[in-house]
Amino acid sequence: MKRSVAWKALVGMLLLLPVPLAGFGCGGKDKTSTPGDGEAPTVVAFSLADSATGIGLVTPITVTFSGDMDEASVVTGAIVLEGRPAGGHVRYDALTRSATFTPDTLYLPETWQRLSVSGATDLDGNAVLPAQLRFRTGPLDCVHLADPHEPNEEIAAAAWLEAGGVYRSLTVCEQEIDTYAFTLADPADITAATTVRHAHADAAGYAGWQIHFMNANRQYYATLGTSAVPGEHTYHYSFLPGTYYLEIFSSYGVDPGEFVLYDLELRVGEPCEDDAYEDNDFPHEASLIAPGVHTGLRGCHVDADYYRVAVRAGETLALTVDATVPAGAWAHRRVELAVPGASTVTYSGSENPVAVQAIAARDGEAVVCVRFWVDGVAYSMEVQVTASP
Ligand SMILES: [Ca+2]
Ligand SMILES: [Ca+2]
Ligand SMILES: [Ca+2]
Ligand SMILES: [Ca+2]
Repeated sequence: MKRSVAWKALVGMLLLLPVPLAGFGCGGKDKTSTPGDGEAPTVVAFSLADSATGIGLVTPITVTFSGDMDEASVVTGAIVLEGRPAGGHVRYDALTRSATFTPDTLYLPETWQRLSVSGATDLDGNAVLPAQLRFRTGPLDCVHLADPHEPNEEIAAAAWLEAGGVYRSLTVCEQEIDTYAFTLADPADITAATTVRHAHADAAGYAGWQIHFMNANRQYYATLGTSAVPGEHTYHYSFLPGTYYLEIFSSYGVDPGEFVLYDLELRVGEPCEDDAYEDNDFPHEASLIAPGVHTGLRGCHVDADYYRVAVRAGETLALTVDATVPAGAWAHRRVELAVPGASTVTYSGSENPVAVQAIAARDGEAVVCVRFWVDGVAYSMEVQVTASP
């Protein structure tokens, strides 16, 4: 799909460095308070210049303090948008002594906004000297709807996320794609959950909403994630350590001038038990196996298991898959057998055991794929290669 890139040039505007603050009770000079000095901490910088204009409609604002703050006091209510007391999320980072305010929905377009800081305390309990920032938002268009992760239309430009992180007030404008990357040091089941906060009026149920996990080759682990219920757009997959990618977009496209506003959560859970042939999730990762009975195999949610088997022209490859799924779970499985020079044989259903076979037309390697849609599947696979009569 061709994606609009017209707004990209202005995205740099959103990546603003902290701007030193003058005239808001700082005495015009940065001061670092130290624990025990009894002095009130101050706001030494906002990430926007005071009276900045043309500001994006979901732009987070960072507030840097002069001293170490009590994290428990730097919360929603300590940084507020005038007229919308509970209108944002506040997160304090002790390392940088800064708090980030993320609006919970769009700032009103083309209006002056006032962000106020007050009530937060340092580690000695001294309240911060109140400070304010005024800024004016830009119009309701894709340039000003861009979230701080833009541009992230493809894997090469993916925005990095932390597993376990929550990312708020993200946007997909018109035909945009949002691509993210995350790295796992340990096996984990990752759930990508979005809460759609705004979609265009005629997108009832928002069934075109897509969430995909991909590898670096832009191969999809599955194309799931659609749901008719906003807030239930989830897709999970059990990963081994490595770097993975996620893309989010509306497969129906969004009308010109329209957008989706969403929150994204990357939940981390216990990994599904894997077998020794993993990773074998794509044809290029297929494990070479010999004829015989292979036991102790495991299947997970939308986990594809690829295997390769050497065959000669005229030989019949017969495959029997015997699987046990957890009680009450969906027993559906898909078994594909592609032998050299012949059409792929596919079984899709819940019969058990399931047997497929095919005759090779030339020498080479057959490719077998076995797939389940639930975690906790244990299976065995018998591979027989015989000369055809
Ligand atoms: Ca976006
Ligand atoms: Ca994007
Ligand atoms: Ca497996
Ligand atoms: Ca697999």
